[in-house]
Amino acid sequence: MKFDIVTIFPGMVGAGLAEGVVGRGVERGVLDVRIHDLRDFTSDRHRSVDDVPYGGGPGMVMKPEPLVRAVETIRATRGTPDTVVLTSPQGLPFTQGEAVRLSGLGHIVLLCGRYEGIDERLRSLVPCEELSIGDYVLSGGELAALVIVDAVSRLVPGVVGDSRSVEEDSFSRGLLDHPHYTRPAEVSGQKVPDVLLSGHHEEVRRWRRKMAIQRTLERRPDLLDTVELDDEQRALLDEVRKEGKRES
Ligand code: 4GT
Repeated sequence: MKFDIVTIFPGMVGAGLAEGVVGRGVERGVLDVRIHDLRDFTSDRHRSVDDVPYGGGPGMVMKPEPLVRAVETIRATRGTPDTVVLTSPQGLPFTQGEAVRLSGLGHIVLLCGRYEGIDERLRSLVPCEELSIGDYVLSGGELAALVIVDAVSRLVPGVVGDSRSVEEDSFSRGLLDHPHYTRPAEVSGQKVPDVLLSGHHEEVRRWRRKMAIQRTLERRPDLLDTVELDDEQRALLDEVRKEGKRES
């Protein structure tokens, strides 16, 4: 899987991708990630990537031409991408479902905005999809691009060592994750739940499924409106709801 990331802070993006799951994917040759310095695609001697906003107001706006030249150069040297992603707070929500969709593609270009945003005309000059990683404002699109590359990369076969950890992931099942414990069996008087030490695989499996349902009900009940539950999960949800009523 190929990623090309265009940014005015190549060092920041490179540092964010060098270690961990993505870094290993690159080392293993499963991921091919290139970072492009937007200033290499400027045409004036100051290497300007921004200018004052038409209509006035504070801050600066990113010029469209360097971004267009960057994408044209990537197309010529790396091939036509399957999609160009512009990260911005105005984009469609980036969800686990979107990560799954993007992980099925072979080549993604990501453009990182800075300042007050990018000249609106870029969106027609370079057909792109606009994605937001959440309802908050960042000082640049770099962290959003890193979030997307990370979430997509770990779904690419061969990037995460044990594919079971990807399948069992919280959001891939549409629910929050169950709690996790490791040694020691007791810390400051706090014990690991007995069932996890019991060696009863079936009981452990059922306990984890129940905890996932309970946590989702307590912390993110909105997820239960859309998730498809199987028979066992619906029974566990009833059980958890009844237990909750008794406590309140
Ligand atoms: C938030 C997000 C994002 C920003 C997000 C243009 C100038 C956008 C700064 C940039 N903030 N980018 N992608 N929620 N800020 O995804």
